[in-house]
Amino acid sequence: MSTAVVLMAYGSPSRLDDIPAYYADIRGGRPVKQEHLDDLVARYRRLGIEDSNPLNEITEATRAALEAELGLPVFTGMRHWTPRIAEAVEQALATGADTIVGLVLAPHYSSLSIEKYRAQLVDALAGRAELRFVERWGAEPGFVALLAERLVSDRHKHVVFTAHSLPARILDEGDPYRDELLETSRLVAEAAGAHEWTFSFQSQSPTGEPWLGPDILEHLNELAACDVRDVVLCPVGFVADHLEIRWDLDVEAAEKAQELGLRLERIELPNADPAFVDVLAALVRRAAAVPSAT
Ligand code: FEC
Repeated sequence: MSTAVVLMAYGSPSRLDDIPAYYADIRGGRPVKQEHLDDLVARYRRLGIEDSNPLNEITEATRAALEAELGLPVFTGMRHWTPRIAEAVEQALATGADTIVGLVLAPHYSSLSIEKYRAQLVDALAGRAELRFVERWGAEPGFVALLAERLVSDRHKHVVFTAHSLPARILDEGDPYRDELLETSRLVAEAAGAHEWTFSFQSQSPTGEPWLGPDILEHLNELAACDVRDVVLCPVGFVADHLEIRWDLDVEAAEKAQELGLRLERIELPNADPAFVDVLAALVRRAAAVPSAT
């Protein structure tokens, strides 16, 4: 058996000029309003992303470290940008691999998230190798321990766990996304000995339908109204410093907190930390060893 890994991420534009095409890809053919596009460009510009994007460097560092740790070829495939998942599959097959492990850099399953990555991977693979796909890993002990370690010194503050929101209709469809997020939050809170914690969604997109709440800005209002003064944010649904962290939390939520007189901190994201790479390596090894592992 010869194995290669396709490591998948959401994808981020490489430069400002890429944003119209990137946003169009996210919208999947549905129209993009000019005001939303302008707003997105302004957010990336405010973060200093003009000709290069640090997120893509973090993903590459993670890929390289995982490859070194596993001693197996690892290729990055992006859901909404380049290199595409299909390109990563071709590179993986070109190594002669007859088994592909698919791993997404997002811990929680949703039909609107992990399932979309899987669909691109399965289409590109077209049955040319056996696929071992990791469906979820939000309760992985190493991941929980890593987040807990970053939280432990702030355990006396009010902890708000966060993750990307999704359209609220997923709950009617029985999607496990919210339950899985709450489970990770509970495990991390327990492991860190957090005294009080809540969960909030973030980063909802202007698609014209209701999204899961509460949104972080609204939630900070609620906490301030309950006389909470010290808040630490612990994102559980993201693993790297991308727009949703650096803008939605570090700029928008920070401004809101200041307005409300709250002290707001956040934990460092795992990024390419060797301890996080070890977690990813354990997931790949398990999937590669057991055909039905998910
Ligand atoms: O460049 C960067 O740093 C941005 C990275 C980025 C990540 C990310 C993660 C998730 N998203 C999820 C769901 C949705 C749904 C829509 C949606 C829209 C956007 C837009 C941008 C964007 N997302 Fe994202 N997301 C990132 C970026 N996301 C940009 C469009 C503009 C905007 O909303 O401001 C709505 C699609 C539609 O229009 O129909 C749904 C989920 C995750 C976490 C899991 C994962 O990483 O895959 C879920 C990173």
